[in-house]
Parts: sequence; C-alpha cells; structure tokens
Amino acid sequence: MKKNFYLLAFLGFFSCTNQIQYEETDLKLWYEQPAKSWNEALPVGNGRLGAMVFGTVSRERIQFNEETLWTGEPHNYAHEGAYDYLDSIRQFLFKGEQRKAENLASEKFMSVPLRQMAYQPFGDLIIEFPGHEEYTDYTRLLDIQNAVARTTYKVGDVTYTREVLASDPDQVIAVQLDADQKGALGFHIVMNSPHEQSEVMTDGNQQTLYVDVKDGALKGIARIEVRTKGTLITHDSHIEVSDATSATIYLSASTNHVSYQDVSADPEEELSENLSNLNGVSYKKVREKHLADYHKYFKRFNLDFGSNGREALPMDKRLHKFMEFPEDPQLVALYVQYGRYLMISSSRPGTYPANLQGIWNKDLKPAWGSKYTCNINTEMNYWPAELTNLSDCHDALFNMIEEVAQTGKEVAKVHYNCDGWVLHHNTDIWRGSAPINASNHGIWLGGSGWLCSHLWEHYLYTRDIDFLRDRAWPLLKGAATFYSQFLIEDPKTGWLISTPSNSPEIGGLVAGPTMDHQIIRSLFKACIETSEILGVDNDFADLLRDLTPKIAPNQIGQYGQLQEWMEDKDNPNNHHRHVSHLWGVTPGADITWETSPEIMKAAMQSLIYRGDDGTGWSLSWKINFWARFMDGNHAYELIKLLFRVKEDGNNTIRGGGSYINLFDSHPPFQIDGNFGAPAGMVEMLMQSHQNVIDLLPALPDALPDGSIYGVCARGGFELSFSWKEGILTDVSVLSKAGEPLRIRYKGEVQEMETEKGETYDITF
Ligand code: FUC
Repeated sequence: MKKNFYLLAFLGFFSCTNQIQYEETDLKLWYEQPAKSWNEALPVGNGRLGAMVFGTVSRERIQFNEETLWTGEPHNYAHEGAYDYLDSIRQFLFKGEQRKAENLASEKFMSVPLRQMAYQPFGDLIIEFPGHEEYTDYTRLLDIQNAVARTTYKVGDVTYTREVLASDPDQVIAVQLDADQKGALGFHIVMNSPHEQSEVMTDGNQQTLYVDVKDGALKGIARIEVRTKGTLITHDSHIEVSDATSATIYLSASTNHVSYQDVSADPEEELSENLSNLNGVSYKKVREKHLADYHKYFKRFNLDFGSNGREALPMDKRLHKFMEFPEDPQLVALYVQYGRYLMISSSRPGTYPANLQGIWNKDLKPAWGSKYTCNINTEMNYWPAELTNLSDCHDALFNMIEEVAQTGKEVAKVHYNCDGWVLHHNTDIWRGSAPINASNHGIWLGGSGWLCSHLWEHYLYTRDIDFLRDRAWPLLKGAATFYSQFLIEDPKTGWLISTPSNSPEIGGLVAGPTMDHQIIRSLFKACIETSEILGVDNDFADLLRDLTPKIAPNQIGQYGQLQEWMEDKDNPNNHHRHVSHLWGVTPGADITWETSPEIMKAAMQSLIYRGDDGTGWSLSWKINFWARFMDGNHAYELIKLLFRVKEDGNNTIRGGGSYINLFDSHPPFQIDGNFGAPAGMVEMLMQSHQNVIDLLPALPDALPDGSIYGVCARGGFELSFSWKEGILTDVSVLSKAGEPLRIRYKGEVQEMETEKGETYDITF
C-alpha cells in the first residue's frame, strides 16, 4: 500500500526486554537444529489461537491457526425420510443379510452430504533475517513449564533470541525478537496463507491478512502489529525493521463464526479490540500475565520419576536413545506434562475442544478433515482432563456437546423417530450428527452416549451439583431418552440391542455390537444416580431401571475372549487397531476385577489376541487397558512402542509412534495419543473407578521411584504421594467435597469421613 517511515518511539510503545529473565527448566523439548518439517516445529496455543514455531534461522516460519476457520457453512445434515427405511435395514440385519442392509442404508440413511467439513490452516508469519545464513551456538526449545518457545543463536558475536507465546488473557500470539548488542537486529516480516482467496494489506506498523475459505461461509482476518524502537519502513508487501535492538510482534486473528448456526460476527471488531487493548503494553507485561495465567493450570499437578540424566540430550537424540535403551523415567513424566501442556494450549473454558489435531493444522485437506471423530479420538483427548487436575479445560468439550445435542435432536427424529438426541461417529464445526462416510462404519450409535460419560465423570470428580443439575442433566437425559426408545428386542435372544450399528470400525453394519450396550448401560446408570441425587425425574429413572437388565450383556466366546458382537464370531488373529468391546474396562467402568472378574479376564484375553501394536491412539488406549488389568510392565511395553521415533518420510515403522516434537503419530500426526497415553501413565499410579482410590495399582518395574502431586480422584479428592523402590512411602489426601474416603494399597483398605478443605495424611 504505502511506503512510509514509522518510528515506534512516536507511538510510545517500549519493550524493556533486557529485563526478561529466562527461566531454566527440565520440562522442555530442546533441539540443536531448526525444524526441517512441520512435525519438528513446536506448538504454542491459547485454546483458540495456535502456532507452530519452526525456529529456522534466516527465515523464521510461524504457521498459525484459529479454531473456528473451517470449510462449509451452517447446515442441517439430517437425511429427510431416513426413518422410513430403518425397519427394513434392521430386518435385513436380523436375517443375516448384511450387504443388503448396508446398501439400503448407503442409499437412504446417510448424512446429506455424505461427508463433513474440514478444519483449515490460517496463515504463516514469515520473518526474514538478512545476513543470518551463517550462525553458531543454536538451540531451540519448548519450555512447557512456562508455555514459551524460544530460539537462540549467534551471528558473529551477537546473540539473538526469539520467544513466542500464545496468550489467553491478551488473545494474541506474541513474538519477541532480541539482539544482545545495540542496533544489531534487522528483519523483514510478512504474512501469507495457503488459501487461494487471501490478500495482504500493509499499513504503518501493521499488516493484515484477509482469508476467505473457498468452500464455505467462513472468513478470517489476521493482523500483526510490529513494535520497535528501531527504524520501521512499511513496504507494499512487508514491514522492514532495521537498527533495532529488540522488537515485539503481536498477532491476532478472528473469524466471522459465532456458532454452528451463525456466521455473522465481524472479525475486524474482535481483532482490533484485542490489538488496541495492547496499546502501550510491553512484551514483558504480556509475558507476565501469560505466565500467571498458564501457571494457574499447569502448576496444580506435578509428576517426578527421577532422572538418569537423559534430559541433557536433545529430544531427537533422546527418542533414538530410548528405542535402544528404554530407560528414561524423566521422559515418561515429561510426556504426561506435555499432554497437559497441549490440553491447556488447545482447550480453555469458553473455547471449542481439541479436534483430531488439537488446534494445529497446516493442510487445506487435513487427514480425516481434522474433525471430531467420536468413536474414540475426541473422547480420548479429554481422558487426562479430570485426572491431571485440568477439570476446567474439560469445559471446551462440554461446549461442543451442548451444540451437538441440538443438531442431534433433529437427527434422532428424522432418522429414528425418537425423542432425545443422538450423535454418530463424527462431528464438525457445523455439528453434523447424522451418519457419515459409509454405512459400514458411519452408522454407529455410541457418540452421544460416550460424550455424556464425560459430563458424568466431571461430576464424579468435582461433585459440582450445580453443574450436574444445570448443564449435565438435560444432556444426559436427552441422550438416554433416545436410547430408551431406540433399543429394540433381538428376535433371537430377546435381549434389547442397539441396531443398526457397528463395532467401530470393524465388521461392518450389524445388530448389537457389545460396545454400544456397555455405553448405554453406563449412561442409564449415570441417569438413575443423577435422578436420585437431584431428586428429579423418578418415572424416567424407573423406566431406565426396567430397561437396564434387559440390555444384551457382555458375553464370553469360544476363544475365552470377550465377544465383540452378539454372535461368537471374533477372529483371534485379527490385530485391528480398534478394541471397542473393551470400552467397559476403560474408559468405562462396567467391567472390573472386583465386579466381574470372568469378563475382565475375557477382556484381557481379547486384548492379547489383538496384540500390542497399533496406531498412536491405539497404543495409548492399550496403555490404559494394561493399567486397568493391573499389569504395569505390559503397559510399559506399550509406552516403548509409543516412543518409537517417527520421522517424515521414514516409513520403516508402520504403526504409531512419536514425531520428534513429541506429537503423536497415527501416522500422520493425530493428537489423541498425546492425551490418551498420559491418562494411562497416571492410571499406572492411581485409579479411582471402583469406589475406592487404588494407590500404585500397576507400577512398572521401570519406574521404581517417584512422586506425584495434585492428581485427582473421583469423590473430589486431590492426592499427593511418593514411592521408593516400588513401595509407597507417604500419602496425603485433600478432600475438596467432604465425601467419605476409601483408599487402598496392596489390599489394605482405609476408610474415613472427611471434611471439605481438609488434608489427611494416610499411613499404610
Ligand atoms: C477413526 C480411526 C482412524 C483414525 C480416524 C481419525 O476412523 O479408525 O484410525 O483415527 O478415526
């Protein structure tokens, strides 16, 4: 646009960056070279805005996202007239004519359109540093204790430091550039975008990127503002800074999305407000506010397994070393904390939940649309939320459930002529809830029930009765209402079954997959208990009491396995990544060693047949299973598989693993494993799903010493405990809800009344 000189002194913004004290921490991912690809770059995020920092020297790339930029537009995906075919589909299945059922369903029963929409990248911030082609003393790191990414290097005898953070209180991504010698900093900065319909305008110390998503109604605006005491020149295409010692760049981005029904927001309004709120505010202040805010979440929990010094290795070398010598206790603790970091960075109260890639995505056509797959992935993202003391981050998931319950009401009526609401195996930002992709796996009925278990679990952990009454109950009741009308008597067995459905994503369309029944039973149980707690809806609870024992039970098959279907047709040589019929073991609690030891044994047998390998999330689920089977050493075997190094273009390892930025690899990158594994790792140390808190139920030999602080248990308890040479040494329990405490170690149970707010030291 225009070319002018723009001196920031004029505006009165000064950043006193020389006063920033960079903290030392072992909780970091660090490297001796810049990222060669996106899967080596380091993620920052504030729940809404996310960025991947490459740390490339002469041309820095910071690829960014905003969580509401998707393809598509508000849309009702229900298939008018679908219900007319429900009975015929069921009858085909009852007669064993699966192909006919699938064909009819493909034609008449699927979502319109068949596929849902995709999450989009926003743009790239490119900062060029002329003359920095040769450099020495390079390091880059992600400090997860403080949620900052930092790169340092030297050109000649000048040390340059860059720091990037995503601030929730200030709603910006902030980039701080420093040289340790006066006037030695100079760079060119520009934004660009992979979107065909995008445009950049430069004005003074600001550049604005306008993005218009090609296939849909969403538009985004991103703006950077450069603040420096150096010389700033505005060019048509970029902003040039020279003779500076430091510079701060604030990036803000917004879209016109309001909700799944409404795209009438003015992105300019939110964006300029966020930037103008920072008028006169230094990076140091933004950083201080960011740290205080982040620490509020992060510091509630700590985990220490000791160290054998491997943190001295950069992460790429460290992972390779682990593959050879799988002892690195600090890496396991770091992985748990990295999961918490990613959760705080992708899920804040008021935002939307983490999708298949959290909030980080570089592709216009990301794998599986980077949507919300609800037959494992989305739920797995929230497994560590309550357990690792990030209960408030769970709110992001609840926001989505509330929306999907609205669209799911329509689908319940149009497809099943039922009241209540239903979600099949996927949703997107438009909250599609009808069955998508193909009838052999899209018609799966468990999405709504599984998501509801998160609302109930939130209550079990927090005992927040207002939440249960005002937010959870209408959703639980709606989902259970649907299933109570949808379940139908199986002509062969007389049991109530879920049909048509499938056992995710194996075996095609069937009548009565085991998983659905486990989910529905658990939901009914939660509803009956809620009705008792709140003293409401007794008649509805009575209906569920009547239906529950009629639902097809877990069955043991010919190979000693837990049957995945009504018929005893499991193939013990099938190593499929999904293990859905073990839902009742975890995340459900339908099957336990105490309540149903035979079924538990059969479930374990099923998992042995399935084998140890799998995609990233599958490995992570198996860590959780082995923790519940109380075999910590087997769980550790899965950790070894999850820590296999995956490098772009290196296909020697076929299953899941970890990229060198510790992102979970399906492959490709999918964030679920980053969340599922931490839950399993912590469940090796503590479990609370059996009306008792179990200490060290599945401690692997590889983690003989350690301590944990701030881990949460159902009943509103927060625990801290330590162990040495595999033996528990001390335990203290904070009672946040005044519930009675039952706690167990090596078979010895202690029981006591507690008072809200009191901490109890327990000795075994
Ligand atoms: C389900 C899984 C795949 C993948 C996809 C996003 O379809 O079966 O492995 O995780 O979701």
